[in-house]
Amino acid sequence: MALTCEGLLSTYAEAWQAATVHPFLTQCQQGTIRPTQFNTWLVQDYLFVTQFTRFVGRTLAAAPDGDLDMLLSGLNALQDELNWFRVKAAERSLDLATPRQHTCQIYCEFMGSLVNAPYGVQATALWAIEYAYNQGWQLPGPMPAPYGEFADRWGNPGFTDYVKLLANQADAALAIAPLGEQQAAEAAFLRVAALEKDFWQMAYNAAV
Ligand code: HMH
Repeated sequence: MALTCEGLLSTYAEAWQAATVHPFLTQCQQGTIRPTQFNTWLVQDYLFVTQFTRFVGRTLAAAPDGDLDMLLSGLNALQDELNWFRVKAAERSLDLATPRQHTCQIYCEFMGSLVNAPYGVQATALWAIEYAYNQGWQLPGPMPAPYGEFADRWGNPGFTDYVKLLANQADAALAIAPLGEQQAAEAAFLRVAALEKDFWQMAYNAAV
């Protein structure tokens, strides 16, 4: 039986739960997150997304013809997202020319390390990274201003559909992948889960 995204979620339900349920998100939903903590997350997530965009570009470079359309739409959305982050940071007078914190740096290095990984590994990591935010921002339920806009960016139905298609693409790649590639995809999934958990925590460890 080939590895699938659904299979990963059920085998590693606990790790996935830790990646997608965190006090940071609960406190956004309750409106009790401290602005400095939220701002720390916002700046670090912008810095993450710059590197994530490059990761999606590398994944696109390895993709079969049938997957190009989806990945191009993903890159298109990231162009919009990077500009949106700049607007949000300006509204809050945040300096985006800030060093990456340790967890953000490690996460960016991990994405960089996948540059020569087989497509099945890249596609699985890409899906996991997007699904973590899709679920994380959706699970707490509707969020009050100003956090609703953030929850909606990753929780909206269009993004949910995009993430499902990413899972289909990863599943199709894994279905024809040799065992070693499947094992590497499994390891990448677990790495994403751990890094996502640490990323939420980062907001509490250091203010901007
Ligand atoms: C840390 N994971 C992190 N940031 C994001 N923006 C996403 C995933 C999804 O886009």
